[in-house]
Amino acid sequence: MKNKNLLLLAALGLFLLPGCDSDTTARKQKAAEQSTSAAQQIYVPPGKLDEYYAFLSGGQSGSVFVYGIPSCRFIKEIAIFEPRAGLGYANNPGSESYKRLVATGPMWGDTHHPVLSQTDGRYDGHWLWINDKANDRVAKVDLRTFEVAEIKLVPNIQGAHGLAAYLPSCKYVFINGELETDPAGNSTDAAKYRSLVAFLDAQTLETKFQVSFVGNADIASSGKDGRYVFMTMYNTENATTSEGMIERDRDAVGAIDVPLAEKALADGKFTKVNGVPVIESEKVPGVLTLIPIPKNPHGCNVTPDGKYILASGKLSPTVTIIDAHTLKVIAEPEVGLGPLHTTYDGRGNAYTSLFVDSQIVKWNIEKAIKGERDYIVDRVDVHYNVGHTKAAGSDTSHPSGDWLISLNKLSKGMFLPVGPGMPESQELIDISGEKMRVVAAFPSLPEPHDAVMVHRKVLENVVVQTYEIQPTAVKLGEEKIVRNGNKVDVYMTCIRSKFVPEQFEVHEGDEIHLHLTNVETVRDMTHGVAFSRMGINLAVDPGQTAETTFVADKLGTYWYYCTWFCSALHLEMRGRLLVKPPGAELNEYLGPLAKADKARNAPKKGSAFE
Ligand code: CUK
Ligand code: CUA
Ligand code: CA
Repeated sequence: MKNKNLLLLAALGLFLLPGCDSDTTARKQKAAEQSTSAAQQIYVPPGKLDEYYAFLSGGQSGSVFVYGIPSCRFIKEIAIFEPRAGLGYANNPGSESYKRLVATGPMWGDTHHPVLSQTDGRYDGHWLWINDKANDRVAKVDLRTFEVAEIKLVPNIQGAHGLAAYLPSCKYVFINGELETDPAGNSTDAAKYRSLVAFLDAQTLETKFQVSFVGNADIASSGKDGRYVFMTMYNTENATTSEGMIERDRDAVGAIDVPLAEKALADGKFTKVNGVPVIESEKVPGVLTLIPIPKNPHGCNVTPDGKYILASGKLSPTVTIIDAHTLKVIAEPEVGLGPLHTTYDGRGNAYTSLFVDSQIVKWNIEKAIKGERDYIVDRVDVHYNVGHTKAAGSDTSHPSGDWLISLNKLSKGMFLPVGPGMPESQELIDISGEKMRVVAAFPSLPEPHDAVMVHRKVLENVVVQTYEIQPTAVKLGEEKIVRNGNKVDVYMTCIRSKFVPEQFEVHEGDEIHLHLTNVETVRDMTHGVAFSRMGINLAVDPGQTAETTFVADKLGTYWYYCTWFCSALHLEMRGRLLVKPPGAELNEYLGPLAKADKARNAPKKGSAFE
């Protein structure tokens, strides 16, 4: 029976084929033309630079991925909450990056929301902040070097999730705990659970104060005038089961009055919890306003002009528009299924990601407020199940309105199959015209949640070519070995194509503290040092100093060698660690670039070489 049907269909198909043929050809031709022009839009020839940096949070990779836009080329991974041995980041127990990370929590993180610093409503290119949802930390990245400058634990909260900078001053970054707990930390009684929003000094990342309330808080966004900051709350039920969390038809957006909170702080209206002043919202009327909105909302995004907060409904097909000054709900337009996040082009349009529909929907905010029927401008399919979406400059007062990234949760058949798991998928969408246009798809490691894009001009005079010389730097010619009992400090330099010292000796069981400075003055001339069978690898960029500590616990010869292919003599760039039995005589040869050796090797008076 089935086969007969198939035959019939095939026959029909054959009949119909001549009629379809020209249509198919035309369609194919049009598709080919479109993909050619899309390819041209993102083509940045080798040697030419992209227009934008895109910073994508690395999710459970614990890092930040940097891409060039529009080419979608992957440029760098900024290692933050997880060691990266290849970069010499936090992989050596004696290193500063290791100590800083381990002092704040586990060697792993879950990064969600990259935030760029602003001055006068524009990106200023100084800092990038990012949260670690799993271990309640915030990190600050210095955009001069694209390296971590600070990591701090945020006390009293769990599930540090929504992160934003308090605008316009950026004096705080604030972060909310998504997962409710007893702030004091030790009760298992759900009746004691609260959530908190923490306000951190944007520079030191010290938690200055917190505001606590019953329920939870998910995603954060700042008003533009220094009054309110906002967050979505999906568990106003204060439930502990997923069924319980979807009981109410309306949850809320919370608005915190920051100047009022600061006043409460000054007036002593707080309790200290683990050393941090906590303002209980119930005790300071007005400090937290709850604005009821449907249902288990997720994204929360203040418009570039600061007039509205748009909260995406998630379990409701709507986006709620709230007046950012009166805190009144003014419209609730339907946009599609599973709205998660909204971003802006600066021309009055909002772009909302629809997780269930796998679409980005473009809609006009003022038209939706006025109740005009044609507020939906365009829809475009993305692949697949989009989470965040972000347009260039959308978090500032001046979005650029040209590019938008769709950060999709599933890539399905988008890339070559690489086993049961597939890479994460991002798509680049041209939003400069009336209609959106997907021009590229690019994979990444797991799992970007959010992104920020900054024009390369902002960072043009920010990113440094070489490191400033650190106080701990070892200077060329001043290499030395300092022994103190069984502790041996080795002050080493490297430059093409030599380590100085090129050889050093210790006793078995000695603790080696290595200080390594790259004394190159040329950008990009990175060296690394790996100690064979010691599990040690450092990487140093020009001007940079790195440190590590390890114990020489085996007798014999251990070569150390350069791990970055730096020159024609890269392979020869190596030296020997000689581990001798306790009590054996040790030599202090440093090598031909070291002053001590130059003096020692100077021809002796009356010698044949004088
Ligand atoms: S959350 Cu992941 S898709 Cu952490 Cu910003 Cu919405
Ligand atoms: Cu230095 Cu290779
Ligand atoms: Ca709910």
